[in-house]
Amino acid sequence: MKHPRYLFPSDYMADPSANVFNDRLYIFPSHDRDSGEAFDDDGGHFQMRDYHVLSLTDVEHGEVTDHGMVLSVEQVPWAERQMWDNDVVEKNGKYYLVFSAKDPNGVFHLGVAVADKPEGPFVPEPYPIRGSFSIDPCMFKDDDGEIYCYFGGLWGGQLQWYGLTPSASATEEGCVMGPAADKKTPLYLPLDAPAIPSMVARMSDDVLQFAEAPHGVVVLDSTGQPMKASDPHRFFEASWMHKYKGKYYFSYSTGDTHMLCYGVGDNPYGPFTFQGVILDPVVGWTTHHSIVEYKGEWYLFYHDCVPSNDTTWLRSLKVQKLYYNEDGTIQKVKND
Ligand code: FUB
Repeated sequence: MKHPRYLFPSDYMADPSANVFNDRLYIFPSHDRDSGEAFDDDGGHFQMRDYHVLSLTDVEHGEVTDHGMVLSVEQVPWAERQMWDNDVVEKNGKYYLVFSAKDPNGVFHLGVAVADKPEGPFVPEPYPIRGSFSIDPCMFKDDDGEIYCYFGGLWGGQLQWYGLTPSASATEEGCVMGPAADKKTPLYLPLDAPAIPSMVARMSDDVLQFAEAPHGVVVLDSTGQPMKASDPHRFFEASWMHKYKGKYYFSYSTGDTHMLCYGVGDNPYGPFTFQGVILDPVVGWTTHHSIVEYKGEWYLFYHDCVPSNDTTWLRSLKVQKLYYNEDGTIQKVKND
């Protein structure tokens, strides 16, 4: 596989969460559509209303099966719009789809919908996960069976609304992190302030709630300090967790600087020591991705906007192989 493969040219899909269930590779993407809403930096143009499930058994050449619509915003009592990223985890033969959407007040939360099969259909819970906020859930099941939810995204993803006070004296030395909770005041952080982290929470035994208050996922820079808000490699959105040779690999999009980066740690909570860039910018919004092993090979799933359209924000799914070096670092991928 020398070049990336466009997986599903017949429709716009993004934010692919790839998981292996019952020897089949399933992809749980967002379903992009052009609603006519104007493009803005907070993703107001991403007015997705439903989810489809895709699957395949040969990543390089096999046919991609579209299992059809498995959940729509009309079915979810608490959600009003913008069904963004989702991911699925299995426990005791049940499949839990965790997704992000806005409530009628325009606030993002995470919700759960349950199915007997990975291809759905999924039945939503009546309320969002208690205490959940922001976007981009990644569901990670560790070898001991514990399930963790990584989540969060800046700017339109609203992560900056929680646990942070906008600096009273915004100066030219500060980084703009997006609007604060009043949705108007810009949130500034001093250049040397720690970056706003992704969040992680262990899930309850029934996989319907957080079992604990979410923790910040700290990425350490080359000096061993928490990465700074001004670092172009700092977390922005699209968390993903995978394990390789006993180590925990936390990967994420740097958002406005458009890189896909990763750090490595010794447990699901981190800290994770920054290792490098996996993928340079794609066209369109950020490097949302997933990393999965299937039939002895490692793959990177992501999205891009070329060559399938000329809007520069309707996205299409891509995949290519991922290789590790002897020391466990990931070889940078070329998107051509
Ligand atoms: O698909 C909507 C948003 O765009 C996602 O939540 C972000 O990660 C970005 O890909």
